[in-house]
Amino acid sequence: MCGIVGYVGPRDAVPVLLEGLHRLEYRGYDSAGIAVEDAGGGGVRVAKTAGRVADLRRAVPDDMAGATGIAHTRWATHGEPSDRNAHPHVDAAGRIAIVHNGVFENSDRLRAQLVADGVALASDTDSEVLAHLVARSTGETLEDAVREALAQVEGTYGVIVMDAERPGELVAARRGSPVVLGVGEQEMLVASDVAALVRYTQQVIYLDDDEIATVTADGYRTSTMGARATSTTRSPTSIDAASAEYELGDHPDFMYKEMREQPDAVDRCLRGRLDHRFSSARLDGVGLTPQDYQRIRRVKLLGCGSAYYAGQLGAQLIEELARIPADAEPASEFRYRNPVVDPDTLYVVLSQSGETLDTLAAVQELKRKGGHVIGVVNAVGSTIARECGHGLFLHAGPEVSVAATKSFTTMGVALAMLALDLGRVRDLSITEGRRLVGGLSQLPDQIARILAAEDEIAEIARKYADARHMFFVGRVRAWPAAREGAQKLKEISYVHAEAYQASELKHGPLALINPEMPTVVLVPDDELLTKNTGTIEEIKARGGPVIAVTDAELPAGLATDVIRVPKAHEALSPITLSVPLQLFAYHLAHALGRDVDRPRNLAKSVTVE
Ligand code: HGA
Repeated sequence: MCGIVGYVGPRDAVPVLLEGLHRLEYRGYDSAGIAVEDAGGGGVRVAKTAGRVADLRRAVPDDMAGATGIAHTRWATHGEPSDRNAHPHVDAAGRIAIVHNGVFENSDRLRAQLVADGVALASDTDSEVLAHLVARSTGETLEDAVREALAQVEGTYGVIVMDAERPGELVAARRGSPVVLGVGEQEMLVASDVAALVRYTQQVIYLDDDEIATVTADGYRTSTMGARATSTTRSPTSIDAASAEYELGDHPDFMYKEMREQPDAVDRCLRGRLDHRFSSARLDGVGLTPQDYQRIRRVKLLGCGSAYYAGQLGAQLIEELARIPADAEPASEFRYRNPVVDPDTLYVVLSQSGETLDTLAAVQELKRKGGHVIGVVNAVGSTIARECGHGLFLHAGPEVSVAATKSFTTMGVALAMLALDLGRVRDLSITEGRRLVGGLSQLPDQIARILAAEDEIAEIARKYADARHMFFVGRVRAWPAAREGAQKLKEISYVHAEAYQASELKHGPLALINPEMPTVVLVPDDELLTKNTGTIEEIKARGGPVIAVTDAELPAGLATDVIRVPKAHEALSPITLSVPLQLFAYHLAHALGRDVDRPRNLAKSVTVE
């Protein structure tokens, strides 16, 4: 959350920064702002506004230009979304400008001290204090001043700082929130995400936690934070991301684009990883020997939001295929419950961005207690990927839409391969292994066929656009997909949706069924088929409309509406069943006129607690 970007070099920084913000807008869209060292020698010039990057473009004066600048797109944590709370923040003299991603937890105390010293604060944010602290610092260089100022704050940050009296120089630092340097030809960029850099360079350096960098057009120097600064030697690595991957192209929004990319994303996730000879999976990145696999007594999966539901799906697959006890839990609370970390448990953390702060904290807690942890991550080079050292990359390509789509399906696929691999070194037979390899290989085509049925799904979705509440129900292996379906609908349409295990309905929620309460029932063609048709009958008997999502043949007239998907391997059906739920939520949200890429109050890559 919150996008920060900085530029120093021969170009005019303004268009570079605006373009960078546009690429980072998925990280927050409460407000946007830019500060540049005025080309005309007028010190720091700032333009900022509540709202979107498009609003900022209109707010930037035509004559605003400069070779060095910083910019920000905000997801508010402290202070309402407003012009005055928009970043960049400047000190009282208008000399120092800062942008901040993260939370300064002791900001109340620091603000009170500054006010007591006669400093007039211009915003309600926690971030502003940094501009004043840097300005008041006695450090000789800007880097020293930033170091001194950051030594006084508690909390998390990715920051970029600029000083009108030291033109052509930026200082960036990180603790908990990502910062990446982009190394160009006689120009440097700094950002919270490579999305903002790829147009200008493919050479990047991911700052480590507690690392600080001074950046000029000629290059950079990095060192550790803390009292005793030690220089760090950091060489750029090449990223394999084309600028076009971040473009919308002909698609109406990123969610649509990313849903459509799923057959290719799943194909890439599978590529080179299916072992047809031994009917298993080849997951070199996991870094475990067959002996290590044999020692695993439990698997615990951790993620937040959709990644948590994907983890639940994975736990089910691992228990079913490998017969290893497995469960999933939200990463966000893990560290606070003083978890028992067991040496015979394999911990699997899931994060699309690889920057989810809560998940990162879970990884650190696990490592601190000696747990064996692997990451299932989409963003190569991300903090969680680096912190874990081992795991599986999803290879889904950049996911920009706040609502997860292809990251969820590819997480399901990656975890199915892990379950297969764990199963095949244990008791999963070659016949069952072969059947699963076959089922996985068919997924890209099956997902493409579901996407081809979009019009029918859209029509059903529009029919239910007046619903104020909805249930999503599934049994056992379909339960995580039901949860993800409800989550999708909530986050992009704002329709209240709740997911239940189908058998739980009669223990309470059935009381809410009436003609105004539609229920989406997931009906995989598995051993629980008749139980699920029974659930549909129970809902119908109470007048509730039922949308059945199924790969089975259901009796005609059983459900009010039926969304048919191709028959998948039964263990993989939660993956195929979840795809029409994305389309359902998407079209229902559009019918209600929602901005699906920028859902209210949310942002992607949750880098704050
Ligand atoms: N705390 C700052 C920055 C918020 C942030 O990083 N969000 O992801 C603010 O509220 O402006």
